[in-house]
Amino acid sequence: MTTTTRILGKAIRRREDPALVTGRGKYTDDLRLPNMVYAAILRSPYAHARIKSIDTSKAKALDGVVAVFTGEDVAASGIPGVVPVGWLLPNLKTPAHPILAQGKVRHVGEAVAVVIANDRYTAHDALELIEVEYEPLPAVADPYKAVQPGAPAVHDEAPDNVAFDWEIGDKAATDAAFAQAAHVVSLDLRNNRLAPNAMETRGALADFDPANEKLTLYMTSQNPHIHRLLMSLASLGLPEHKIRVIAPEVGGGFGSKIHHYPEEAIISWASMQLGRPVKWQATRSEAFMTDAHGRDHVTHAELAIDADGKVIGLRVETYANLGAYLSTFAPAVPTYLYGTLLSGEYEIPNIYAHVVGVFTHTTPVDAYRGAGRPEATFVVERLMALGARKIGMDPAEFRRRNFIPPDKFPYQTPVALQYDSGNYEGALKKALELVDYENLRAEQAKAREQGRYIGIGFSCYIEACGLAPSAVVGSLGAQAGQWESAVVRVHPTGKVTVYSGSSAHGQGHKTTFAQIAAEILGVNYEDVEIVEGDTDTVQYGWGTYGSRSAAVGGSAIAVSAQKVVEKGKKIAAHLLEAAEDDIEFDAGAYFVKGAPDKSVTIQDVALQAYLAHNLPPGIEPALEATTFYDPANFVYPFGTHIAVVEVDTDTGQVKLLRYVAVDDVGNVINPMIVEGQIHGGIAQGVGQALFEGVVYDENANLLTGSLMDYALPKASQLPSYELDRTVTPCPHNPLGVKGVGEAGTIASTAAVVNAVMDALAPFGIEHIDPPLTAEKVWRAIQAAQGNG
Ligand code: MCN
Repeated sequence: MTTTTRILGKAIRRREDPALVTGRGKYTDDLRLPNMVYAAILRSPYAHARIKSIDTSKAKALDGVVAVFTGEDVAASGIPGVVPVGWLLPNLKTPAHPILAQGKVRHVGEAVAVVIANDRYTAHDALELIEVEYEPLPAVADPYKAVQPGAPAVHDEAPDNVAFDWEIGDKAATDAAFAQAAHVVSLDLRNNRLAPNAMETRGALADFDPANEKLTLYMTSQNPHIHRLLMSLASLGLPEHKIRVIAPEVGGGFGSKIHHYPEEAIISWASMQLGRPVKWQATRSEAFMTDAHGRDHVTHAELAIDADGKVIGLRVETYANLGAYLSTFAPAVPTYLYGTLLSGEYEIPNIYAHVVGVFTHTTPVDAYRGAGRPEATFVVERLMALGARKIGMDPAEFRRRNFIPPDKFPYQTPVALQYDSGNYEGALKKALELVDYENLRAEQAKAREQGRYIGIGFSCYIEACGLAPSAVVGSLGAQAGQWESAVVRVHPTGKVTVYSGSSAHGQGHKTTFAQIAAEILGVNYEDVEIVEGDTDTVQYGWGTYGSRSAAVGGSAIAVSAQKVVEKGKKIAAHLLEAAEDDIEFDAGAYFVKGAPDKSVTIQDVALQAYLAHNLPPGIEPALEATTFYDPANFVYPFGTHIAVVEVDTDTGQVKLLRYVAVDDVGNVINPMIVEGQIHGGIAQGVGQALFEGVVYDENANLLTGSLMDYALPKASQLPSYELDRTVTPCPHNPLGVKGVGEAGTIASTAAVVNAVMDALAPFGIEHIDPPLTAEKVWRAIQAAQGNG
């Protein structure tokens, strides 16, 4: 790789932001097409009910209503009409998920009918005129209760509500390790269910052109090509080349806009029926009911420790709530993105995990920032905190003693993954220095003497991201490739357009990807444009999730740019009448070795490549290159996060005093963007630890269906983060980068909960399930004092 250091690694400001902060960003809901009509969706008020009849006549008669459709209409139209699952496991139950309910509803918010009207208000008014006769049926929301005998079944195909039963690791060896252990700690926990809450709710604008039989679908997508593929294969039955999916500004996703939902198919199908553009934008309440939720595990976990304080075994049983239907990648989240991460940063010789994926009458659960890896980190890091407490060792020292040492990489865990590189002690050491650990412990002791309860919590996390390589994820069940594509096109004037199969929705690719291309091509950063998010413009690509875009998409750009440089070298050699081997390339210019005044710029070369009057034999005109990059492994960022909290034991209120994070994401393309990603990630993980939680009642009614009931963290509740990093480059991609998009979220929940438990240690409190609301903490203190 050419090594000029001009722009790669620089903290330049995001080029995306001027448009966004001046209101010039174009979101799906900003788009208006001629003859456009608006959709509103009638949703089930019941978690489980038989639909006895639907009468749409009054709604249809309302002035301004164009059409009303139900599941029967979809079935009668002859399209497949289902939402597919994109990940298969052995013996996975895959009950059909119709785009509009047929016969039964299985969660509050399931789509039952759609109204199309001349304006949005009329469409919503008409919903109230649809008469649906439901026969309510018993429902279950809790994954553990759902697998008990007699629980109401969500699907006939899975009478016990078990979608899959999966295990990883060596059970017998792990049981044997526990039998020999000097100490065993065990933990029952509930990883709270989260609602994703992207800034822009999901939306779709479908424009079917009957003359060309082509559908153009603008939608809030993290991966337009995946959406096109699934729409073609399973929902609409339209040929793939007759569908164009465009992701305008997406307004955040955090995983929730990866999946194929019923709504984009309903809206597209409605446009096909009417031959008119149809737009739908979810209300915030619809978002709470229908955006795929995250987490929701019920887990029993145990750690076996020998007499020297070495961890010798880890055993986990998890009931993972999948909701009423399998969302696109739902089966992967509590299995391959969870069970395989249970080694954490530690050399644990024996690990066994058993995961039961459970249907319940709730919103489907799928990837939410971190997806599986925060759940794994939470289990491992809570156990490490409890283990240290049990054996009376400092929690930092207990972790240090059990880290995989730097000379053991690549490290093969007992749960399938091979970590590529790491220096866990380096990150811990830096974090301890940053937080001034010894003094902090002294302050904590002093505060306790004064009746103040300060706690210090650690999270030493590892994640597998940069989702790829295709062969591996395919062998595990993905119905998707996991490479990424890039076309680097140098125009005759030397300006550059890069087409990337990644699809940003807040991550700043237009900035960082331009930095990569500009660096390697040696052109001005301003001369590089990045294009993503349109299936008719951009070659096939798998999109943005699993913190894969820098490691996989960025690498594809790097390889394509390098191919351009190499082609340019042949042309330059010809122009300079020198041998190709004698040509050197640096900072955008080709030189003859030893004769630095004999040079041509890459812009000169580009023009000649297009004019094509004077090209060396065998060289095609034009200057561009395409790469489909499929890496050798995942990437493995890691780090140490330390939270410092104070608990008001009179009220149960938790205050986050300090937050220190030392992350290692390999080489950094743009430090400012990396810090921004970590900031946002930490806020989301703190949200899970202290504030957020989706709550259903006994009948699976959603109680937290608005921002009045579901508490997102506010800036005023968060401290200024203290960030630093170590750099352990990824050994197997050309940029040496690891992902950063989820790191903060993966680490922070465990750090904060560990800190609160540390603060409450004098009360003998070992665990409280997040969110650690004042009420829960207060009750736990009361119970510990015998007042419960
Ligand atoms: N980057 C870098 N140096 C590195 C690694 C990354 O400069 N060593 C830059 C990248 O070039 C990119 C950004 O950091 O601009 C994030 O890169 P990466 O970690 O590859 O993650 P992705 O771009 O694939 O984004 C996905 C990730 C995920 S999985 C979730 S969830 C998430 C996240 O990104 N959702 C987000 N960050 C988000 N940020 C915003 N604003 N909105 C969301 O919905």
